[in-house]
Amino acid sequence: MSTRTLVKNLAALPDGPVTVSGWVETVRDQKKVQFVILRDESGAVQLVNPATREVDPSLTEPAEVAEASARLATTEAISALAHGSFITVTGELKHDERVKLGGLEVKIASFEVVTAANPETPIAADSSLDKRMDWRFLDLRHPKQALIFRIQTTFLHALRGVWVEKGLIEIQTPKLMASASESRAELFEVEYFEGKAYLAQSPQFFKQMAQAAGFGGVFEVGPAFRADPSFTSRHATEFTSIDTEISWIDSHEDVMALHEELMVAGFQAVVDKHGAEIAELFGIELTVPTRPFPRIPLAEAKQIVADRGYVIPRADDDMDPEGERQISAYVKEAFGHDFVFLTDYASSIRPFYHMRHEGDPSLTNSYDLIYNGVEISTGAQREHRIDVLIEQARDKGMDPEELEFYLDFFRYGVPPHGGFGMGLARVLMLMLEEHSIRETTYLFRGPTRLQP
Ligand code: AMO
Repeated sequence: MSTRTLVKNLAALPDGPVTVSGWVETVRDQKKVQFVILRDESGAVQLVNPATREVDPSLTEPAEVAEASARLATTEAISALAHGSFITVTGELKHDERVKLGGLEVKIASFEVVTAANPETPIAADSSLDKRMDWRFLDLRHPKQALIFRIQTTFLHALRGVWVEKGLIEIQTPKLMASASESRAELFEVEYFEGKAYLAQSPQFFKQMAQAAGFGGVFEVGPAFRADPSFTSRHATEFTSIDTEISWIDSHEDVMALHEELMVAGFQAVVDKHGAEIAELFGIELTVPTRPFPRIPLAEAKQIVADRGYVIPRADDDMDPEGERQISAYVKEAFGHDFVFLTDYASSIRPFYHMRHEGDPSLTNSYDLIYNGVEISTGAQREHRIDVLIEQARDKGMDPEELEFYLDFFRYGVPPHGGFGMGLARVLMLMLEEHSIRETTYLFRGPTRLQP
């Protein structure tokens, strides 16, 4: 193991010898003194080296000459350091209030270039998003980019805390499937030996299977694939889906209650752990949403949006992106809230497995969660009565025979259940007011992006 000290831990150490490792951010090469800003995964520190530009010709003692030569070599090596090189430095830590960066510096005694960087850095702060994505590993070195994934870690950890505390079981469902799980339209087909397989669009069927298996409640954070050819800021061909499914619900209200609880826990953890950094690097005062989140039936939401002067182009259709922005703006004004559940979607625009209203089969026990103008989630109570389920599948033009494996879950006793799926990158994009999920996805996948 390396004996290096993380930069963030230097502040707590007394003056004295330390070893630090990291990437060279800048070199300020003055005649008499050199300053290097070194960054590791925890922070940045100033290194200082009194420059030796030549070996004093009057020195005669071999030891003195050797020492001066070594200092000259160090000075020249620092002058030659390329931005981004990874170095290990041993030196003397000194606390000094005058140093702007953290009130301390390390005076270099010796250093080693572990891996030198190419002198030309391929991206700069003003490079296009596409270029930055080509050089994602360099892009991610910026503390702001890395913070996104620290936040993601904290958010998911908090969600897991809620799930685990409630006794839910974590599952990993297969991503190779024999049939579509959402719609035939956005399905990736792959060769599978002599036949074909499809990439899972959602763990939908398998998380429901867990209810038939008697697991009571499950969760999964895993990849989902959609052959969606669009180039919007919110669509990827592969994304991380946060899924949960619970048994013994009375309606989709129970799913929404769990959803709220998860969001509040996730945001609370992020605010507690990263609130100050988010304010500093993103300029955002993140707050924890209050419960309950406002709920508006979709039909009413459309009317509100129409009253604000925006008519959604097709009358029987879903909310479109502008409609989502408008309803969020309304909710912000009327309730001061960033989240809104749009409920009671029409059966015509929902999948066959959503339970329909008891007295009005044109509506479903379902919802979308909209956050700051963008849909982040879809949830519903599922239809668990086999005859109704088959009827609804037929109603959607599906062949129940192709769904046999799924329909079997409902033939041997299954409790009422429901759940939701939520796009992780969308939550982070909206939380941090980023403009695209490309910024909040570790490695984005889109129609023209398969590398890196
Ligand atoms: P849905 O298809 O609405 O529902 O997806 C749920 C959530 O997943 C995210 N999402 C996407 N994110 C990035 N790129 C995409 N192409 C993409 N497609 C979807 C969104 C969306 O709200 N099985 C249901 C969920 C359920 O009922 O449990 C489903 O997949 O944030």
